[in-house]
Amino acid sequence: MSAFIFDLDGVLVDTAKYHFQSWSAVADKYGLGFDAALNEKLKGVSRRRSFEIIVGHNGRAVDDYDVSEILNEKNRLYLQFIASINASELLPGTIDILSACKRHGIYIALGSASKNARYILEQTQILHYFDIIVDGNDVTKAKPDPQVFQLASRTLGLKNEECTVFEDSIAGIQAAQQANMHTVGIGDSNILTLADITIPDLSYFDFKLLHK
Ligand code: B16
Ligand code: MG
Repeated sequence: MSAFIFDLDGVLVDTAKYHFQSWSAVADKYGLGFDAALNEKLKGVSRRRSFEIIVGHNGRAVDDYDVSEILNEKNRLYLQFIASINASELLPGTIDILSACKRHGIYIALGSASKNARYILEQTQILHYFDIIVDGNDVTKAKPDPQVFQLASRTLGLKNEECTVFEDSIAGIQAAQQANMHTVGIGDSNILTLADITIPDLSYFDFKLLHK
């Protein structure tokens, strides 16, 4: 057996824009500068680490803030944004590759930093495809630590080398490689230089790519 382990945001669903809008509102409220370039640095990064990056970028100290309250505030806003998402927000190729996995007898796993992953899979109507879900609620160490992917392979009873990870963030590719898994970068090959192969989105995926 083998498994495909999918990251969520930026691979299956484009939720980055909602993270951006929520962080923008929070940053405004607390007088912190925040823009699209900084948002790029938050992709694949945990909620807490995202706040640390924003604060650090502004030359401020995390200790000056009630971090737990701010993280809750950000998440309340984010949940409002994603309350109305549906299958139309799935990224290109998502349904095709999940269906192909089922046909080929390949396990389907989620390996996401998000604590809202299960809810997003439900809202976009793809939860039923997944054999297992490992998300931000299950791990203590964030990507680039390999914990999220190792937990997925262990739960499936597979060797790490039997797993292929689909990731849009550099930290996620590093995490998968530390776990000795195959990697498919989703996005720009000039950015995801470490990935075994990189494709613009899942609609470009072909099983032949894995055997090159
Ligand atoms: P939450 P992924 C990540 O999802 C996002 O890319 C990242 O921007 C976000 O901070 C993180 O989830 C945590 O999300 O606040 O919902 O727990 O790319 O790992 O699927
Ligand atoms: Mg991602």
